[in-house]
Amino acid sequence: MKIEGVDVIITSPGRNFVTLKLTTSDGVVGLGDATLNGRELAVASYLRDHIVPLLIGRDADNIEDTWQYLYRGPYWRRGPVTMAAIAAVDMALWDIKGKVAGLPVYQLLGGRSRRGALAYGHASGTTVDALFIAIHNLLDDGFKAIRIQTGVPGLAKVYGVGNDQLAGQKYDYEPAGRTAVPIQEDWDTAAYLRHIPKVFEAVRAEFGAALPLLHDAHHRLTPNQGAQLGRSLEPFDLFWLEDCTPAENQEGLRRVRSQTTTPLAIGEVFNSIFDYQTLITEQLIDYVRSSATHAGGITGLRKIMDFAAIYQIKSGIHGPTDVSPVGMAAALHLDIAIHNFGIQEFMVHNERTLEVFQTSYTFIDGLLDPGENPGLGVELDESAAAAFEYTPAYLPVNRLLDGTMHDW
Ligand code: CS2
Ligand code: MG
Repeated sequence: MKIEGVDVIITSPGRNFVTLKLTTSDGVVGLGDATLNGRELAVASYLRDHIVPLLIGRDADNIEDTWQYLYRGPYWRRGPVTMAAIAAVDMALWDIKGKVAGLPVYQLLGGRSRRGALAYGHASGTTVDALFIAIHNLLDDGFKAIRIQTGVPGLAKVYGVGNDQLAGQKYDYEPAGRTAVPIQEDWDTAAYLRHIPKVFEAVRAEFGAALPLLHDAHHRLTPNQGAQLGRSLEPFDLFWLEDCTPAENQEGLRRVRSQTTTPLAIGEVFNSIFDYQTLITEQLIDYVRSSATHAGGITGLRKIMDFAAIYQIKSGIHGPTDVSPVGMAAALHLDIAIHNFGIQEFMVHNERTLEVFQTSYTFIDGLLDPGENPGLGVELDESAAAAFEYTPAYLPVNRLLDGTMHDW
């Protein structure tokens, strides 16, 4: 079975998505997610200009060999653009293999290890009162684990905090502004470190001890500040503290780890197993945050998770709305199959996105499930996709109050 057709489809039903569509000589279609938020066209070009010619006429059956060919072949290894492109090819090949076998992809990965994948949703509020409303809304929707972000006194706008909701309203935060250049937000680490423990204290007092709570620090702290935050949150028993430092300096996590027992999650900006080498072998984290979309697909993420399993480190696969429904489905097949599953992030896509991508995964009583359709279980409506043209959109940039560019 040869690969005969390769199409790169860009659509923007609220957010930009890049999808790779492979068609085999037998007419089987596979889909892969190649979306790299804010740099979408770079991956589209990498696919169109450098990968399409390599795929035409290639055997569709040999997924590992194709992965290695695209990883080792170009000489230039790793990097978010390359790994998102490889991810898309990999997912599409798993989709094809599942459809040919008549089996959902999780069956090809070894079958079911659990009834469903525990999901966490996002709650945010500019104030603690607004946050409480958002948490109630998520609990009403069935979520059993919740990420909490809030405004910080003195800061006009904080990343990850959407418009305050009314009771019954859905979370509809759109982190990437559809503007030609990124908008700018300001940041004050000391004010943040003073404020966040009070927020968690209030949430625990209102919602009790058992609700799993998560928090994302978006890479903004030094190792010592990360240690301080982890310690100050220990009384509130977090499920995890995410991205406390910009972890490309993996050794920096030694300081955090040695100072706090708050569980640590890292890796949404990582794209290869080597980005985790120190973090995993020294057991400096508890959860791997990579998505299949940004870490070389199902094959790439599976390698990371098997490595992590040796050290009792679990998955916490990245699932924001800039991972397309195809990327989300790929994550869910892994979640169900691997033994060292931890939790799955689930930001619900808007209705237009779900018209373009018809999904078969379900969210019932706090648990996600990839469904039983053969392959990944997502179909792309190409005419619906064509109606939404690419629109430049960027995440904000982050500056300290004196104007210095800051990590996030
Ligand atoms: C966030 C994301 O989901 C998360 O944990 O960090 O919103 C992230 O900022 C975006 O996916 C970046 O593209
Ligand atoms: Mg994050």
